[in-house]
Amino acid sequence: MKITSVFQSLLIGFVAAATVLASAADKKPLKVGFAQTGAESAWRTANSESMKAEAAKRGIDLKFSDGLGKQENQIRAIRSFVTQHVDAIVLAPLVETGWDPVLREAKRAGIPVIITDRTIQTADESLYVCFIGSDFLTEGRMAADWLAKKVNGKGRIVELQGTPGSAPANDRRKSFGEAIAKYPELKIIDAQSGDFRRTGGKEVMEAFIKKHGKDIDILYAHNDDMALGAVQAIEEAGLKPGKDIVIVSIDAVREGVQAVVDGKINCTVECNPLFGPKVYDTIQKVIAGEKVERKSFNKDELFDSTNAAAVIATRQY
Ligand code: GYE
Repeated sequence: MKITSVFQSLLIGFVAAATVLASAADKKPLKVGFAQTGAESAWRTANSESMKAEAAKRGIDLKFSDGLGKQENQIRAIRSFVTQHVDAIVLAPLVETGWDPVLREAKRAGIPVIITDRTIQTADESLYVCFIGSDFLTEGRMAADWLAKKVNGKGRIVELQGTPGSAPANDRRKSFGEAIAKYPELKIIDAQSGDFRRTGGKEVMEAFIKKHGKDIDILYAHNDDMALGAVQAIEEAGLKPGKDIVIVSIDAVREGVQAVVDGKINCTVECNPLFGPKVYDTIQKVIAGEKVERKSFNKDELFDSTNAAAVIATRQY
């Protein structure tokens, strides 16, 4: 064998070995860090479950962090994902503001960030790759339009708001308020946060009833958990939810839709939490260097007495 062909075969061997190594590296499970807000509602539980189950199905190494309803916990989680050199970070931001410094750290480390569920306000749009979630402004408007029809543009509303500073609370308040402004006799007489929790909904509704008594015609709740807590408060006050007080809510989690079937909630606007598959599809594209949609919204429906019974058996969350 001539010297050059020895080199040639060595070279071929080296390239082959490198290729094997590279494809072994490709097969290393994708490491994804997910900074979840907490576990405040049935919606949230379904969302966490979708993210976990889909990761397991795809062999993705998911680092899941429960923020326990605190932004500082989520910030700490993102920092630890950066230290662990994850391939991508998914953030479901508790509130809209205050993310820029930590997102800058992720960017500096070259880790792509996908924002899911709730939008953020940022001075630098390059700090995240894309957003995947629902359109909360549309949801609030759908709730208002449905309500205006139901009550003929007339009634006194109490509003149970979500977590202060969160995108769904901000947007659902804003678009609902703007939509009912077209009806001079449809008025919000009181509003307070129940933090998207059932206990919060119950407590605030008790206070509303104490303060306004029979003056409440309508409850607008930013999510089903709070509406369900309020249903309990209304019943305990000797009133009939869905009849004495018209209830319109958002999420369409199974228990919410069941309450519509039972006539205790009159309408719930869907907000689909099952976007695990979409999130990982997107991450895989981002890592492969493919272009992804900057903002992708799930399509949401509305359930009332006309269609709730037909879907309850097949409701996935
Ligand atoms: O509507 C509520 C949850 O951000 C869309 O957060 C989510 C909201 C959802 O606690 O139930």
